[in-house]
This record gives sequence, C-alpha cells and structure tokens, in this order.
Amino acid sequence: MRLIENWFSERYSDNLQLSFRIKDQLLSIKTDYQRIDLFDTYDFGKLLSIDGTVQLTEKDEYVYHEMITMVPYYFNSMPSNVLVIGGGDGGAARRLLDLGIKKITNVEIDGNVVEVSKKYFPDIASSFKSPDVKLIVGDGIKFIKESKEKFDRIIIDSTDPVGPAEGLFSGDFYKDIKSHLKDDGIVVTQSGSPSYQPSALAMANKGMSEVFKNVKTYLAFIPTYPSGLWSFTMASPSEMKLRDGPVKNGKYFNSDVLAGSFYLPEFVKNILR
Ligand code: AG3
Repeated sequence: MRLIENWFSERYSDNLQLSFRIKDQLLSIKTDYQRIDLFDTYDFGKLLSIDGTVQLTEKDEYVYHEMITMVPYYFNSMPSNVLVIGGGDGGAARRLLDLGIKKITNVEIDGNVVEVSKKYFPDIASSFKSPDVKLIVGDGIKFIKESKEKFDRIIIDSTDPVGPAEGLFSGDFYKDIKSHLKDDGIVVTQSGSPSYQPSALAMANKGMSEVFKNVKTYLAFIPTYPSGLWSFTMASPSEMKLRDGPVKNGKYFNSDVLAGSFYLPEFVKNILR
C-alpha cells in the first residue's frame, strides 16, 4: 500500500510548474556539468530531467525527435552527413538512422547522459550501437572549431539556453557552424517555448539571423515541455526549399505537419520581429 504520493515538478517560474506523479525516483547524480534525475512517472513512463527540466519521456519523445530531424531532412538536397550536437540520449541519432542517414557524428558534452540513456532508455540509445553513428564525448563548441568536416545538416539538440548550453545559442557559435555546413546545408536548433520562454526563441532567431540569410521557425506540440507549444529554428546559407517526392510518416510527423508547422501564430511572429 502506498501512503505517500510523490511528485516531480518542473518549475517554470515562481508561480508556475508542471507536476508528474511518480512511482519512483530511479537516479539522481551530479555530474561535472549538470544534475541528472530519472523518474518513473505514472503517465509518461520514464522521464529524464537535467537541472530540473524535462528532457524526454518515454511516451512523448517521438514528437521532439521526429520534428528536430525529419523537418530539416525534407528541405534542400538529400542529406548524407549529419552532425548532432548534444542529443546524448541518442534519440535524434535514432530518427536519423530511420531516415537512412549513413554518417552521423554525435557530440555530447556529458558522457553521463549517454550512460543513463543506455541503461534506462535502451531503445532510444540503441542508435549508439550502430556502426553509422560515431559518438564523441566532448564539447560541441570546441569540436566545431577544430573539425575540418562539412555537414549537410547540423542538429543542435541542447538543453535550454541557461548553464552549459548557453553558448549554443550565440551568433559566434552559429558563425562556426556556418563554416561547417555545405552550401545548401541546414542547421536546426530547439528554441524553447514561445509562450513561456520567448527570449530563447528570440535569442536563437537573432543569433541565426546574424549569420544566415535564410532562417525559419516551426512549431510542434510536446505535452511534457513548458506550455506544450515548442519551437525549432533552422537556417541555411541557401534558400530552403522542400524537395519533391513522398514524405515518410512518423508518429507525429507527416506531410501536413511538414507544411503546417511553419504557419505561425501572430504572437510568435512578433517574437521574431
Ligand atoms: N533537449 C531539449 C529539452 C528542452 C526542454 N526544456 C525544458 N523542459 N524546460 C531535449 C533532449 C532530447 N534529446
């Protein structure tokens, strides 16, 4: 018999939080970079939190990971060489493998995220077993400065722009990114909740617009992230055009979502102005 109800809450502000009733806390560690917690929730399965913010849950990770990989995939020429910065859970790499990408480099700063994911989300982290995925535990900012390679897509799957990920939203970083993108390559980043974190979206948009002529924001509904409404921002040195041809359905993603996610509410357009 359980007499005590346990809850994990992600605190959005002094006055707002989202709470998950949990069966158990499976892990809590403090790494050199951040605090990692793992909960077994009633409604969303296992939940990974970094510094108190929800990174993924078993139940709805598909939305985020499909949207950060599949949307940019269908623009410009077919990508074959993709870099993921962050994404230590392996979720983005897994969707890229599903799309048939044969060369994926994944640079994650905190090896503990990889280990935790392998242990608690073996399906998601199975991508790291693929010979097509090269995992580098290291600093993405340093990697991009030192690498000589050019990529078709660069996917920035980071935490919010506070703490270790802050530099991943700056114009300086996007400048380095640009020099590692092919001419019609595309960079994409998660850019926060337009409702609760308009400054994250404004920051990504501003940083990218300083460096790239072409910048586009798109939206998705992610139930376990702040406000549920989530933004992604992508940019390219070339005009971004959809390729002709059929589109693969995900669990969230389909051809309607591919077109519709770029239709922005007026308050979102205002953040971008
Ligand atoms: N990384 C972005 C999560 C941002 C969520 N923010 C928040 N809950 N405040 C997701 C990692 C999945 N690979």
